[in-house]
Amino acid sequence: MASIFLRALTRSRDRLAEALAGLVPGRRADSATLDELEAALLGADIGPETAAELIDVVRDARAEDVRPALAAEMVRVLKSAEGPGADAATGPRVVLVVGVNGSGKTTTIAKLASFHQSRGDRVLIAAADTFRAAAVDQLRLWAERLGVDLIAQGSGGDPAAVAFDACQAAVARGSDVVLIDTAGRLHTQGNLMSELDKIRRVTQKVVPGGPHEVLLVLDGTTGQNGLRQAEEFLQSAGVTGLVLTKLDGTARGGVALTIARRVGLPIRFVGVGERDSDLVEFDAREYVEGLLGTEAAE
Ligand SMILES: Nc1nc2c(ncn2[C@@H]2O[C@H](COP(=O)(O)OP(=O)(O)OP(=O)(O)O)[C@@H](O)[C@H]2O)c(=O)[nH]1
Ligand SMILES: [Mg+2]
Repeated sequence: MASIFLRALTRSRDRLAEALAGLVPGRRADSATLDELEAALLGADIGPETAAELIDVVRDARAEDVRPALAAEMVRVLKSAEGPGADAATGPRVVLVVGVNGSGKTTTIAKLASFHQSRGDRVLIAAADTFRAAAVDQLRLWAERLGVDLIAQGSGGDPAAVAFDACQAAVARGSDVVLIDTAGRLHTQGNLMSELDKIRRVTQKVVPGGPHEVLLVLDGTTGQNGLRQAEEFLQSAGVTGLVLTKLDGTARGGVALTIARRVGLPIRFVGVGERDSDLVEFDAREYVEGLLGTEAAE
C-alpha cells in the first residue's frame, strides 16, 4: 500500500516534480530552475528560511544529483529534531496534550487512546478541558466508543484537579498510559499557560517524572500561520513533541520541515482524518518520499 504521505502530499510532489523537470542532465541547475524550485518549496508550505537553505544545498549540484541531495537534506533536517520521549520509570506514562483551539487535541486523544489500546496498553483519559461543557461530552463519547477509562468532573471545574484525580486513578487501577486533554482557549492566553503549568505540577506530585510527554497539536492546514499561533505553547508549555493534524485536508504539508528546523522538536504523529484510526507515526523518510517521490530518497 502506498504510504499515507505519498497520498497526502500529492499536490506538493507534483509541483516539485514540475520544477525539477526543468533540470538539464549533465548540467548544473540554472537560476531560473532554482527559482522555480524555491517557489515550489514555498508552495508546499515549507517556510522561507528552510526553503532558502534547501536551495543552497543544491545550488552547485549537477542536475541528476539535485533530487537526491534535496531528499537527503530534508531527511537530515527532520532526523535532527528526532529524539526518544521520556519513559515512565514506574507507574503510568502521562501524556499532556496542548494546542490552540480547534487544532485537533480531543480527536488526537481518541486516536492516541486507540493506538495504545492496539498495543495492549491500558489507557485512561482525563477530561481537563473544563472550559466548555461540550468538551467533556465529546471526550466521554470517545471513551465509551473505545472502551477506555475516563476521569471527568462537571464543566467549570478545576482542570488541575481533574488531572490530579486522573493520575491517582491511573496509579490505583494500574493504567499504562494517561492522556490529558486540555482547553485550547481561556479568557487570556496567560491564564491558559499558567493553567497548563498547574496541571504539570499536580501530575508530578502523583506520578514522579510526569508528564513524560507534552504533545503540541498543530493544525496542518494552517501551516506557517498555525506555527506562529502555537509559539507561546512552545515557549512556556514544556512541549516535547508535536502532532501534525489534518494532513488529509491540506494539499501542501511541507510545514513539518519548518517545524523540525525552527522548533527543533520531533513530530511524533500525523493525523489524517477524523476517525480514531486516522493516526500514523511520523516517519521522516516516508514523508520525504511523499514530497519528492519514491526514487528520490533511496
Ligand atoms: N480532516 C481531519 N479533521 C480532523 C483531524 N483531527 C481533528 N479533526 C477535526 O477538527 C475539528 C476539531 O477537532 P478537536 O479534536 O475537537 O479539536 P480541539 O483542539 O480539541 O478543539 P478545542 O477543544 O475546541 O480547542 C473536529 O471537527 C475534528 O473532527 C484530522 O487529522 N483530519
Ligand atoms: Mg478539545
